[in-house]
Amino acid sequence: MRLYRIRYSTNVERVALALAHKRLAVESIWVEAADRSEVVRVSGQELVPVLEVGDTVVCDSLAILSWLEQHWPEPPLYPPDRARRAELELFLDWFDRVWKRPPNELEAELQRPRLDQARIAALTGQLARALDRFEQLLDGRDYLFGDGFSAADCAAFPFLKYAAMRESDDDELFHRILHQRQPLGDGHPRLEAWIRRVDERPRV
Ligand SMILES: N[C@@H](CCC(=O)N[C@@H](CS)C(=O)NCC(=O)O)C(=O)O
Repeated sequence: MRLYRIRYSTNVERVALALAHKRLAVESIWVEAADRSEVVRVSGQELVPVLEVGDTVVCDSLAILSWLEQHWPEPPLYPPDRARRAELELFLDWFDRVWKRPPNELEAELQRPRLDQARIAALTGQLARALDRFEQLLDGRDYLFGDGFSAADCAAFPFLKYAAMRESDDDELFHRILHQRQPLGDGHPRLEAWIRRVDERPRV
């Protein structure tokens, strides 16, 4: 099993957490952000993560989490009953399609030659307010979808962790946005504890 990855990739970290949870051994193929030729050769597209298992190649972090669950169900990352699983999948969908929009749009906005300060302030407000929702999801439980670690934690942690931490040589604009514009303050003690809890988990 091979995982194609670039340093500090949020979407790769989702998979790294899932593989370690399932205690799967993997060979890491580190690629440079500036040279994706190996990723393109294996998968026909440029983005990481890519998981290669024998003749099977799976792209996209959430598709990889789902594929891993199908092939290595234990220990699980999704709830066993169908209704709860559908709820978790709604969360994953919301996270990628709705939650990610403000930081993605901020990244684009901050690179424009003339900054639209009103739009930047509006997007920053949306990103900051989303922290309240995670705080509520953690009310009375240790993980986003219950008492056990799940695909929801794998998916959200690599992005939300920036509210509490950033490595000094990780200077990507997207990561700086997540670090500077997600103020934990005193109002998100459960979220802060969850970030520390998930950060202690193993990754491949
Ligand atoms: N939907 C994809 C997105 C993958 C993605 O955007 N990966 C980033 C790294 S986190 C990437 O390869 N970006 C291209 C680049 O940095 O040039 C997933 O969830 O895996």
